[in-house]
Amino acid sequence: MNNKHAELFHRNKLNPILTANNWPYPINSVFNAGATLMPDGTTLLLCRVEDRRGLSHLCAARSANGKDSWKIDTKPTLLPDPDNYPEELWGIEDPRITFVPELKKYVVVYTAFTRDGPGVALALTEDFKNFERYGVIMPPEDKDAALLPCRIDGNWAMIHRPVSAPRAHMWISFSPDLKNWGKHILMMEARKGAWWDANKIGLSPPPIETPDGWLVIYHGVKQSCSGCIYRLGLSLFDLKKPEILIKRSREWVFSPEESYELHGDVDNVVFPCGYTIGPDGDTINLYYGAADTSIALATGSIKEMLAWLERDKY
Ligand code: BMA
Repeated sequence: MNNKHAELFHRNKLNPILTANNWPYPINSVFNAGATLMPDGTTLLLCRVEDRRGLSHLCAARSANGKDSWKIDTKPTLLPDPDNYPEELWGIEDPRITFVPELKKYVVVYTAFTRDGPGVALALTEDFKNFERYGVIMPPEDKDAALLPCRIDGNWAMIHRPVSAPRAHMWISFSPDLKNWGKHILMMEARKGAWWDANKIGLSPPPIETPDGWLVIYHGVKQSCSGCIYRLGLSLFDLKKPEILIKRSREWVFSPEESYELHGDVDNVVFPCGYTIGPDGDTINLYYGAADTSIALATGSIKEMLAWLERDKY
C-alpha cells in the first residue's frame, strides 16, 4: 500500500525567492504578496513589507520569469496614509490583486491595521505607481478579502473574512460601485473540533475562474498548545452564484514543511495572497508568505486541483 499523499504543489528550488536581504532599503521581513501578470508578461508581486518598527507597507517587485532577477522598487510603492486614511494607522498588509477587464484596472484589496484591528481597504491602479484609494470598505474585524473580476448579476462581489470570535468564516458581499457593500452572505464555515480548518478559515489568493466554478484556495488555522499552523485547502463555488459551495476538500493540500516555512517571525505559516497562470491556462504559480518572513513559490495544475477536489470532496 502506498502511504504517500498527493502532492498538488511543487516548491521552487530557488525558495525562498524573496527575502529581506534582497531589499533595496532596510526592512524586517517581506511576505504575503499579491501577484499579477502585466500586459508585457512581467510578473508583478505587490509584497507586504514589514519595516523595523513592525508596521507594514506594500512594495512592488517585478520579474520577467516570475522566479528570479527581481527588480524591486527602490522606495515603498504604497505606504499607509494615516493623515488622510486614519484607519491605516498601524500599516497596510496582505494585498490581493484582481485585474478587472470592465475597468481596465487592477483592484487591490488589502488589510488596513486600524485602532480596532484589521479592516478591509480597496485601491485601484493601472500601473502600480499611482493608486486611487477608496479607504476602508469593511470595518474591523475583517480581512482576507479579494474582489471577483466580473460583476455577478450587475454587482461587484467580494469575498472576505469577518471575525466573530472565537470563530471566523468566509463571507461574500456585493456592491454596485465598489464603495457601498451589502447583501452579506455566509459562503463557507470553519469546521469544528480537531479538523485542520477548525474555528478559523479565510480566503487565500483571489478565486480562480474555471469552467467548473470558482476554485478557491483557502487557509485553515489549527490552534494547539504550541501555537497555530496555517495550512491550505480547496473548495469550489458556483460561477453564477458564488455564494453556493459545490465542493470542499477534507484534507489540506499544502502545509508548512520546509525550514523557511516552519521557522521565522511566525512559525508554521504558508500564506498565499496571489498567483499567476501560465500560458497553457493550467499551470498556477502560487506565491506565498513563508513563516511571515519571506516569499516562496510553488507550482501546480488547475486540472489536477479540480480532479483531486472531486476525489477528496466532503
Ligand atoms: C494571519 C494574517 C497574515 C499572517 C498570518 C500568520 O492572521 O495576519 O498576515 O501571515 O496571520 O501570522
